[in-house]
Amino acid sequence: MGLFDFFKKKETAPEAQEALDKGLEKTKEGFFSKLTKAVAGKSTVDDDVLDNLEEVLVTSDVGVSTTLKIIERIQERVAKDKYLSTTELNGLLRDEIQLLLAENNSNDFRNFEYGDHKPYVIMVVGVNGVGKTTTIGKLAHKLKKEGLNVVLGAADTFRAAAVDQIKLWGERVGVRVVAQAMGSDPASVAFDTLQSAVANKEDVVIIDTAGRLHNKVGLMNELGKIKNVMQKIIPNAPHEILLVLDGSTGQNAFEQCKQFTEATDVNALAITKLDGTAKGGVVIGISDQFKIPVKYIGVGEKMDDLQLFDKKEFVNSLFK
Ligand SMILES: Nc1nc2c(ncn2[C@@H]2O[C@H](COP(=O)(O)OP(=O)(O)O)[C@@H](O)[C@H]2O)c(=O)[nH]1
Ligand SMILES: [Mg+2]
Repeated sequence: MGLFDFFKKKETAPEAQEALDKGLEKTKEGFFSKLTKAVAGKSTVDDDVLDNLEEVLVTSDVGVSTTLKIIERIQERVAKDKYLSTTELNGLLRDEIQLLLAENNSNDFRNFEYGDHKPYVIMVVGVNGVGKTTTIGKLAHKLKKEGLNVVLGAADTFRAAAVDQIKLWGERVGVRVVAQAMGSDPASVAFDTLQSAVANKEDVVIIDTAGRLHNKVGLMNELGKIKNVMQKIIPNAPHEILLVLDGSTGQNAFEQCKQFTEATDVNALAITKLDGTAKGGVVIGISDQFKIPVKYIGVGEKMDDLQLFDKKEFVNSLFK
């Protein structure tokens, strides 16, 4: 049992479900209006319906391979049960989608598994503009509310504004930020952050990074260097490599996920900007294809607009 497991409380406050419903509104609207058209005038699921369904899923950014998987499973059902009605299709789709989503075992913002060591170290990666710094600020806010001491490391030293931005989040949320001047070595910032977190006995360290996607080797080297330096202080750090993907970019998010998982050991995903996009289907495809749990989803720009991903709630919200 991890140090932070002593009280497990699940964040299923009605406000959270409401925020999720609202965040997924556009995806849902798009998906259902297309789905309604796909089955229009049909009482049973036939080849036409399946073709239309395939198109609905692909155009909802679920991704081709995951779509084919879903279609195949529904075809199997149709083969067994020749008169599968189109009204039954919704329930079936819902079950299949839920099965495809990787389980997020974190049902609590403070549910960290890091053995006996403090602090728990999260390294946040992802390309520029996806919402890394914002997600870090929101996460720090959630963790602080849970009573944890959080420190942020401003290791995106590439742009001047980046350091200021994370400092601003630190002030807003009330957590410490370790920073150096713009252009300084990101690994050195990460080192300082961990060192001071250990000295101050802080609970969680979150390291921001620059997210330059030069090429695979360059990315591997850059992230590898930050990791190596952290391991001089905490041998199994980072405990979590959180890849942030912008859900509104649809297929680009798949491509980024591929590149980052090839370059480093990503073990958690955050999908942001699900509010205001109809491309929420990416959550389904990415979760299925990369088998990495979606841990957090971003449903807005404000401090409270971060949610723990819960596949059941997600599917419920999608089919509500
Ligand atoms: N609507 C919306 N905007 C977001 C969300 N997350 C981040 N953003 C916005 O996306 C932009 C880029 O975010 P930032 O954190 O600077 O990205 P970074 O470059 O990866 O650190 C900012 O304008 C954020 O306010 C989200 O969940 N929803
Ligand atoms: Mg940033």
